[in-house]
Amino acid sequence: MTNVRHTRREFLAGAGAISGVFLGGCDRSPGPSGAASGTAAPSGPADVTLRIGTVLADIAKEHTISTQGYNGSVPGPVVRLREGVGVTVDLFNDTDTPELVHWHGQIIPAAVDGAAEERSLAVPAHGHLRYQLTPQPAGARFVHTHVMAMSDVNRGTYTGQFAFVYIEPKNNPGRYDQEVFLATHEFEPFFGAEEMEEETGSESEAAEHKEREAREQQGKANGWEIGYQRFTINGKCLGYGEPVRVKEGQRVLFHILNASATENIQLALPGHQFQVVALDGNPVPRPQMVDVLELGTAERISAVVEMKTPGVWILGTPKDDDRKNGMGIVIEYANKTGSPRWVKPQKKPWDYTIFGGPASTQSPIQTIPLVFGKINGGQGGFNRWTINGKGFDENAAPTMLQKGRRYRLVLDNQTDDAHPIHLHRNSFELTNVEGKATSGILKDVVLVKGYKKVEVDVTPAMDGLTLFHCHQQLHMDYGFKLLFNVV
Ligand SMILES: [Cu+2]
Repeated sequence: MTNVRHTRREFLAGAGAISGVFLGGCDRSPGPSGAASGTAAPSGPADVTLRIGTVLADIAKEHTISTQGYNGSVPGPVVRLREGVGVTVDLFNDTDTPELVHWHGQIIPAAVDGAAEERSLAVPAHGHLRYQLTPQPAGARFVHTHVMAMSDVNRGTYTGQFAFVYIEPKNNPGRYDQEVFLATHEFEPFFGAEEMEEETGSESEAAEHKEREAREQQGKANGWEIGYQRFTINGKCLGYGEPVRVKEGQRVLFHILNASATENIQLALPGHQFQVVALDGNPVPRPQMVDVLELGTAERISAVVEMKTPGVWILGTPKDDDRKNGMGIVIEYANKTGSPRWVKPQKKPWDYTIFGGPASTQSPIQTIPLVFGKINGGQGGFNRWTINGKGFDENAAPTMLQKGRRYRLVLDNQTDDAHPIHLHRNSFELTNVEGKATSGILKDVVLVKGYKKVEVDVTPAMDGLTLFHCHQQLHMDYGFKLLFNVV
């Protein structure tokens, strides 16, 4: 509750400081200043309306859950925007607690980004908030709640408060016959004493050994981990929702979002390959074919699948238990019937660099090491997370960055967990992944595996407070955050 009150205070303080947001004009001219510019208060209906409230979601046969969502559905409806064309946004909050609506992956002012640490505007409980923003950059983005959940797994990203945002590019997005949005999410979370199953990509024995040693030194066991009873794509367990209907010869463009609170996932479609064309909505230098997609929490992949193996198939996770509990969706060719088929894909590690260009030749003005650490919470406790030895401190001065200058962030994971690392209000360029130099891959989340190192370059595009954090809700809530201030 402390965090909620904090949010509210920021809301009141923020309202005076950036009243331009409330008074934003009807001016729809493109430009990054759209949100804070304008004169007359826009009246009439907004371009985008999100109403936050309780949703009764039928996620499986005779299985209805109560959660919170946008506009009465889980996920919320796809929000389609146009790059550079300003919109008026109406947020209504029908719940009893203030909410933060975060426009993930967009380069927009801190006031409307939707993070308490950035002093963004919050939507009061049973209240309304109107502002303007100018969507950018083009591609697959999303919108989700940014409140802290701490030990309450009925809040934050554990709920159904998420929706795809697709920002139409100014230019032709590519050749395809059908566009399909798929968002994964788990429901009915519970606390477990240990990791429920192997973490994607941290399975090396050396890492496990290191972790055990660290625990022994600390004399403390690992703290709570989260498990789930139900797994969904577009709010439905496998076999319950409508299948994706395709025709032989079609090129289907899938936009896939991992909208999980805590899980990193893999997805495969037997008999087919994914041609990955964009990561986190940004076109990659070298589109490549892969059999299995991997997405850390909050990552997006846009991939074209050529439908050339007629039948009824399962697009799902290779983890058998999770798939049986719902993580999948049926892909059905026209005139084909029968039980959907699943074939286990071959194991092959995900490698971002296959989509990238040659080593970056650009030099940063400064290299900033960010070492991730873990303090085991012990049995029945919560692990604490640190960056350069410190957990997040809201009273600490933010780390200063200069707008338009290039910085290299060295993401050095000294823990056995894989962390989906997110930077708000910017895209960063991968320059080195686990020792492999690369360029041209622009992202806003990167999965840094256990005891691995990833380097990313960022040139802050806009001034203001900019939050950096692990997108795993439990990690973020327990210290895994850092605040930048761009001037
Ligand atoms: Cu993490």
